[in-house]
Amino acid sequence: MGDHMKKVLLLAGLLACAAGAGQAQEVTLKAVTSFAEKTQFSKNFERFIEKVNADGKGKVQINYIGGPRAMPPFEVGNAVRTKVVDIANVTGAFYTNLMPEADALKLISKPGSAQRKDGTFALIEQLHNQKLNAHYLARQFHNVPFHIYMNKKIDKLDFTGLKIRVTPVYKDIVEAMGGTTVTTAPGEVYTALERGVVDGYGWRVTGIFDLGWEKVTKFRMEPAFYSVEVGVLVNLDTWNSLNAEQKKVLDDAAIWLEALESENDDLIKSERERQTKAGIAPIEFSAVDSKAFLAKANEVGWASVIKKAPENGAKLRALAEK
Ligand code: 173
Repeated sequence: MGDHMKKVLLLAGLLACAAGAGQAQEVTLKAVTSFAEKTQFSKNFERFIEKVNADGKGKVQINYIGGPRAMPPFEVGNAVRTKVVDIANVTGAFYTNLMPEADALKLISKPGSAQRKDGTFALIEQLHNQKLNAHYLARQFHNVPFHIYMNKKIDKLDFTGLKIRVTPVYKDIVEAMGGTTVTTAPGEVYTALERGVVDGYGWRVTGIFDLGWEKVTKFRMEPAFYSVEVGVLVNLDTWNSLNAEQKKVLDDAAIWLEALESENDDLIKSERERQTKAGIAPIEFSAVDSKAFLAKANEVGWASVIKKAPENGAKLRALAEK
């Protein structure tokens, strides 16, 4: 072989290596959401994916396989743990079977930015590492509360005789008020209401229009309570396999995602007005009773977490109240 030919082969080899390295640089992560696609609690995650796919060209991309049609909501946490998916939009309430402490996330109402500074995120991260083999990338909706929606009017804070659809978020408080609970994924709420299987349900102040629930809802009980938590979780092996540049794309997008929290106040206001127009009337109690309800919700929420996870539960409570 002549020198020229050797050089050509060498160059071709180098180019092939460079191309190979280039390809290895871009990874594609598989994503799911535990809420219906394009609805309130998936929307911002979908915007996050668009941002990552724009900013992460040649580095990291996200392949969005969708919501509950692709995977049942209560299985999403385990799918992250076992790396069936790499990244997910999911609330802690949906994986308390794997991590009882996840039930405490609704009781922590500080923004993600504050939780990063005061040690809360560090503990939440550690728990997700240990129990879910996951990295906790972002916290959404800290400033969106929950309500109990009803189809029967009640005139005192007593749910005796009422059957309420719950998830772990509302189970303890509904039972403490004397109600009976039925746990279902969001996808089953409409039918349960339509058939009169339940007299009410827990849900956030926003989002009931996404699934047509206004058609089967008469009242919204005040006051609002707790704090919605929807996290972005990344399988820990996936996370550890990323290089610094790839992690930066995701970290920056996570901070951007958390900044979207500023949109929530207006959204809450407009959804409350929309509920009124749709004929959903508030059920209101005196200031004293409302305060007692909130105190009870907080107390039973923490008691339940601490019972299941005494040490971590107490630590989380101390951080939440700091
Ligand atoms: O009501 C629910 O399905 C639920 O528990 C929840 C929690 C956080 C965000 C969205 C839904």
